Formats: sequence, C-alpha cells, structure tokens
Amino acid sequence: MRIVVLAGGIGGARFLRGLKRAAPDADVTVIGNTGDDIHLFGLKVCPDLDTVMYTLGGGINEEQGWGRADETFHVKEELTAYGAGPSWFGLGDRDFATHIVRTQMIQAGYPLSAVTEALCDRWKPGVRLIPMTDDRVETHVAVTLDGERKAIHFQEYWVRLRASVPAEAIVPVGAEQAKPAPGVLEAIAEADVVLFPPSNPVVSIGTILAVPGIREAIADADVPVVGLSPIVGGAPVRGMADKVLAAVGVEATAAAVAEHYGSGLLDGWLVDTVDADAVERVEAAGIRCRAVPLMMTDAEAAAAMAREALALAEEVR
Ligand code: GDP
Ligand code: FO1
Ligand code: CA
Repeated sequence: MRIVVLAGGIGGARFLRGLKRAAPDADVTVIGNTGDDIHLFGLKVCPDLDTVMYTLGGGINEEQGWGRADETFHVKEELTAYGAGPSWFGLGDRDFATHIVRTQMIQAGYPLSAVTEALCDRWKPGVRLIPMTDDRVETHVAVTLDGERKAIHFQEYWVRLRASVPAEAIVPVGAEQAKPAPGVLEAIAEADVVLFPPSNPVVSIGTILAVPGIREAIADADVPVVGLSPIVGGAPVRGMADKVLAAVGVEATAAAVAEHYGSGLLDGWLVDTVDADAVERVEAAGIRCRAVPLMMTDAEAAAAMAREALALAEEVR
C-alpha cells in the first residue's frame, strides 16, 4: 500500500512512528513542511524535516520532541560569548552538524529535496521524506509589539515569544512562487491513501497546502484522504495551534478544524473520544467522522490511531 502523509514536526513525527508500526509493509512518502525553516549563523535549519528524520531515525530528544538526544551546547555557548545572536533558538552541537552538511550541499547547488535524501541516507527513517518544495518558503506571523505592528519569523513568534501575543495573520512568505518538490505530485497521484496526521493545521499542513498544486493534487486524487484532529477537548495537545487557528478565524475545536480543511479535501476525520459530540457536526459537513482515542502517549497508541485512520480510509473508499 502506498501512503502519503503531510507532516509538520513533533505531532507528525510521532504519528508516523505509529504508522510504521501499524503498516510495516506500506510504502510511506512524507511531504514535509519547510515553512518553519530559518537561517541562523549562515546555516539553513529545517526544524520539521529534522524532527521527522531524527524521530524516525532514532536520534530525537524524546522529551522535547525536537533536537538531538545526548545533546551538548558548547557551540551555542561560545556564540553567545561572542555576542553572536540570536540566543533564543536552542541549536545543539550534534544538530549543528546537520545544518552544516545541509548548507554545504545547498551551496554546492543541490536542491533541498536531494539534500534531505542524502541526510536520510544516514538516518534511514524508513519513509521517503520529501520537502514540500525546493524553493524558499518561510512562515511569518503578523503581531503588534510595543504598539508597533510587525511581521516576525514563526520561530521567533513561537520560540522567543512562546506565542504570548495574538497572531494577527500567518504569512507563508514565498509560497505563491513555490513549486512542489520533485516527487511530491507523483507520490500523491500514485497514493492509495493520503493522511493528515495531527499536525498543526495552519503552520504545518496549511503551509504545505499553500504550495500551488499540492491542495489541488490531493483534492483531485481519487483516493481517500483521512485526517486526525490535533485539537482534543477544545485545545491543542501541545503548542500554539489555537493561536494560529485564531489568526485564520477558525475556532480551536476538532470539528472546526475538519470544516477548515473542508469536504473538498477530507473524506474522513478522527476526533478524540472526548469530542464524540463533534461527530454529528463533522458528518453534516460531508466528512465521515469517528471518535477514537487520539493521545499519542506511546508508539502503540499512535499505531492504534494509524490503524483507525487506515480503517476509516477503507470505509470511505
Ligand atoms: P510541530 O511542527 O513540531 O508543531 O509539529 P506538528 O505541526 O506536526 O504537530 C503539532 C500538533 O501536534 C499540535 O497542534 C498538537 O496539538 C498536536 N499533537 C501533539 N501530540 C499529540 C497527540 O498526542 N495527539 C493529538 N491528537 N495531537 C497531538
Ligand atoms: N523549539 C523550542 O521551543 N525551543 C527551541 O529552542 C527550539 C530549538 C530548535 C532547534 C532545532 C530544531 O530543529 C527545532 C527547534 N525547536 C525549538 C522546535 C521548533 O521550534 C519547531 O518548529 C516547533 O516544534 C514548532 O514547529
Ligand atoms: Ca513545525
């Protein structure tokens, strides 16, 4: 079975770990979000691609959900000693090697998709990880700070400000000019099922869908598209999805997120058992809906969710 998964970082990666367990023989292609990418110290950092690669490759810092296990921060300390900022983004020594190799290959002329493939040759994530585009897309957030309206990089909004101020708009800078990376549209066209893991609907899956051609390819593909809600009990399980959903005028509920994706895209939607009352509303929107446990407490819980998603895909096929 060929499965295509649109993924951000932590939520997507943990779901993918479950999917691999639930469908070990499936051919999984992950279309990764690159809107979180940030250039620091002359290096290109791809947080969501790295989170998927490290998580599935066994190098992730499990508690944090991002960055490397057994990490040290000597380079970061030395940079801070030189007053070389920013100091709010925690780049570890092992992680720096990934960004150095990636930046070297980019500067040698390789597209991000080829670089990602090369990095995955080491990590062997067990899925094909393709960035949504090889072109530069960076998510910026419009905020008002000290009475002044400005657009800041998503990472500054989330990591430095902890999303403590309202997000007034989310702007995937460069998305309109971006083209799907090689293999993305082909993977969607050949898929037997497309899954939207419980990733951030706005700055992860939304950003991937903002690359011209991707949303259309999924909508036009005559295969089941099934998603899982990242919102449980009216709140994100972690992170700032409620803040960025508010920016696009969507309430932070499991049903509202399904409606936001729309029946033109989604055929099925899984909500957590605490949101069973949302099933009727989602079905009324023309999307088949089931309430199942959606907390990824461990790989087996995530595998159970993946099995439910694949079962729902067969039901709507
Ligand atoms: P990020 O790029 O690191 O923010 O990761 P993603 O965009 O892939 O996923 C972030 C989303 O994952 C957040 O909105 C969380 O609510 C969601 N999430 C994290 N853990 C869980 C979980 O155990 N269950 C569900 N349903 N959602 C989760
Ligand atoms: N998230 C944080 O909350 N604090 C950090 O210092 C931080 C550093 C970091 C370094 C490399 C990397 O790949 C990811 C990192 N993240 C950090 C996570 C990153 O902000 C992700 O984009 C978030 O998970 C939201 O998408
Ligand atoms: Ca992310």
